[in-house]
Amino acid sequence: MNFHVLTLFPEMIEQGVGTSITGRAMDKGLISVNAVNIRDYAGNKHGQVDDYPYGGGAGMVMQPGPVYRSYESVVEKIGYKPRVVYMTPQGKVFNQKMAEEFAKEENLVFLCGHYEGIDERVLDMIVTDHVSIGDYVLTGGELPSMVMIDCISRLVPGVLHNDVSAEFESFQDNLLEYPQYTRPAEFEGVKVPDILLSGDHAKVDRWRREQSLKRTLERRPDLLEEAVLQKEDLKYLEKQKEK
Ligand code: 6GU
Repeated sequence: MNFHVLTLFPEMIEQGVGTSITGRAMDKGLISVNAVNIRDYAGNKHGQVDDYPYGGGAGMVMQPGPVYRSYESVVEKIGYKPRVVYMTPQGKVFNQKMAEEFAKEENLVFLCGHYEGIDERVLDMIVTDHVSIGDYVLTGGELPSMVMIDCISRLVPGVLHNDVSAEFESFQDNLLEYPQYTRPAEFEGVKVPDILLSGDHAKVDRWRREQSLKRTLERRPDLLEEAVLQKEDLKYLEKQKEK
């Protein structure tokens, strides 16, 4: 899968995605990251890409020309008009389901704004999706695009070790993950739950399922509304709610 990021800070993207699991995925050729410097398309020798807002007001607005030309460089490279995600707090809030949808694309373009935003005309021309990563305001779209690239990359086959499609984990069945333990069996006087040392896989599985349910009920009860639950799950949850 190929990610193209239109940005004024390409080194931020290269450094961020080039590290850890996504960096290894790049080395393996499973994903690629093409950070396009919008300033390279300024079209003037000063490299200016922003200007005062028409109508007045605070801050600067990114001009349409450089953004459009940087987008065109991607279209030329791949030979078709790709999906273009504009990172904005005004967008639809990103979630795992959206990540699964975006993971189907062979090429995906992220447009990162800065200052007070980007001239609306070029957004109308090229943007297919407006996406936010949550209800708070950041200084630019670079971190949000890296969040999305990280999340989408781990859905690309081969990026994670485990072949048991690691797609979900925290959102398997819309439930939170159960707690994990490793050696030592006792730490500062606190023991690992006995059942995990029992060797009874059926019991371990049931215990983990119940821990997931309990955790989700306590921490993210909103997720349970969309969860796929078995009869025993519902029974367990009823019992928990009585406590
Ligand atoms: Cl996508 N961009 C900015 N600037 N701030 C945000 C965001 C995006 N998502 C949440 N806050």
